[in-house]
Amino acid sequence: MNKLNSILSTFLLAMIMVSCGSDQTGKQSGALSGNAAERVYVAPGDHDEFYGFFSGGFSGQLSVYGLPSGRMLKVIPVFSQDAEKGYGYNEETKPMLNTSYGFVPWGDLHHLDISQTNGELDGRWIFTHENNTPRVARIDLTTFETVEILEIPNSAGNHSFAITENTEYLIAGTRFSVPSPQKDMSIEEMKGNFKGPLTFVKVDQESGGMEIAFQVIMPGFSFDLAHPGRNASHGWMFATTYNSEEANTLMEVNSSQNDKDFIAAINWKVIEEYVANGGGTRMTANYAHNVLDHDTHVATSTMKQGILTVNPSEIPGAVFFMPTPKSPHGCDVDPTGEYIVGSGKLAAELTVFSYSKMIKAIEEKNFDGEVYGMPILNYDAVLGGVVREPGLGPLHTEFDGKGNAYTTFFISSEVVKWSLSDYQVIDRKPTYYSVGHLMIPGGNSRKPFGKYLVAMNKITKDRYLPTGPEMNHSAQLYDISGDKMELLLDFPTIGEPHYAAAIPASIIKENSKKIFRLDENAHPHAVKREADTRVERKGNDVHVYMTMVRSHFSPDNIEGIKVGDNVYFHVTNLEQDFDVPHGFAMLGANTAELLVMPGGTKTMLWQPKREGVWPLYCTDFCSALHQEMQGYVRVSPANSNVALSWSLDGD
Ligand code: K7E
Ligand code: CUA
Repeated sequence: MNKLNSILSTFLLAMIMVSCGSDQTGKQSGALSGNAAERVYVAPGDHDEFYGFFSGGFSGQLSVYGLPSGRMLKVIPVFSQDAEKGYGYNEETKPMLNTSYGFVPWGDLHHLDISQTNGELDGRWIFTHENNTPRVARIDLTTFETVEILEIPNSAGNHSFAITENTEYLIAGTRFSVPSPQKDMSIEEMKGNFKGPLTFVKVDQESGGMEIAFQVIMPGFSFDLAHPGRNASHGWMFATTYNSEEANTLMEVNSSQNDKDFIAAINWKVIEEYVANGGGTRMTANYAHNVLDHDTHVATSTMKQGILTVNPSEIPGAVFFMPTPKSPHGCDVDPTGEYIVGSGKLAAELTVFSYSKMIKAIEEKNFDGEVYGMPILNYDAVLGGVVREPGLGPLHTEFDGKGNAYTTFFISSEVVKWSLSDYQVIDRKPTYYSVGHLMIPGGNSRKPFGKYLVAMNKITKDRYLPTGPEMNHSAQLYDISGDKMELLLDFPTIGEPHYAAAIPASIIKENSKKIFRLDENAHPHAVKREADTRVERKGNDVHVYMTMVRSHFSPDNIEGIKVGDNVYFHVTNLEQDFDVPHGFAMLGANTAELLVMPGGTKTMLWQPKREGVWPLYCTDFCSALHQEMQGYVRVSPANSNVALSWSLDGD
């Protein structure tokens, strides 16, 4: 305890020293800086080589950057409402944010993965997850839109997240163990009674659709990160655990008591077979499954009931624990699938396990006790090697596909390159400051594109012009094509760039949609020509079937609306040209604008509160006469008998 506390304080001290800033700020000058500038310079009109997708952390969104330029291309709203795009505000996408707790307007997006086929990035979808209200999501990379969100029941702080190498499964692991199923109980009785479920979500290979296959009810540890096996180790999932102490208070001390926590090795193929043979228990659960329909572009939220749970201690061969020093954080599998890197965040060394040794130890039953009925593998038997004195506070590792690994060190603020063949450190470069994850395009697959590395830093301090008490987090781009890493660029990011994934632009840019075809628009309230635009009243509900085209709305004058009505503007953008969205805003509406893509339809609910004549207008500068793109709605008293009428140019 005392020894541990002194180790902890040393680390804390080191951390404080780092955050107070060193004077070596990595600023480059002279010939080198000119050279670095050239390597990130993408001339006006030219395109970047990679798409980089960055988690927005507590922004709940995902942002898209071009690499190497660091230019921001787009923000894709996922778990948080986004007033810019109307996501989570318009009637079509509100259901995307529905949960068993009702409408949740915000989420905490942590990790993401691009879908894979045979262990290589295929560029079809991005899968991601949320740490607060446990959910996973799918983003379609033809439209760059969130198309599906699935709530994970019976879980908390869904945090470890990964996809298998053919995108068969997503794994969503709990960060906070909780009673399973949830119930009212004393927190002090946590130990042995709380659980840490790992949820396996099956992905449909054609549609990408997600459904919960089974939930593995693990002991009440915290699960931080997970990565899948690949090649020979395909069929396994590796997940770090900390708090194997099962502490429930003063976690910074109490969950750091054990010299070793674990990496759990989960053989999902064995569990899959067990389930296929009728194994498992159904548990009551109530969770939302939200899907954006491909043809109508309208989301529906369905409440699902019940999940299949399995108790891994009853399934021989399903789960083994590899002792991993000092509260492991990252757990990364190299492109060959042989090396599993465990980063004990309080450890002085990096632990690398060998998959083939693990299999041998399992066959020889080389066990060292058990955890709740599941075997602990002998540490020395599964150890591949150790990287000695690599740095302080190791977190995450990625790979370049050339036999090298790159690990981030939070406390010593650096990226360290080391060799998988002899565990020797090759190079180290500072980060500014306190790096969390790093990302190499494809660095979490069988086929990395080992040209760049991006470090995602938790603390920015003096890297940019000050912007009040908070600075945007910083990403840093390194060239890793040579023996030594070279820092090329800093760029600010949105929210917390918790993790990222990048892919050669050539894999997805040709598939990126330019428009939605109007003749394929199956939205139930779409109107496809001005002649069909109209206003219909059903009691207090008024439906306005409206179109937009450069540079007017049809209709643009509406009368006969009354105070207390629910006015639904169903607005269709008739344009069939790339990059010509129109916007729609209504004075006094308690919601965001609509931003309607060419060929699409979106709906705003407006509840007029006062009599008068109220303007509506286009928010997105669409033509030289954008400013003229507007209309009026006359609102009369609730008991008025002004007839419902609508017109464009008096017709
Ligand atoms: Cu990605 Cu622990 Cu959230 Cu590391 S995990 S920074
Ligand atoms: Cu349409 Cu501006």
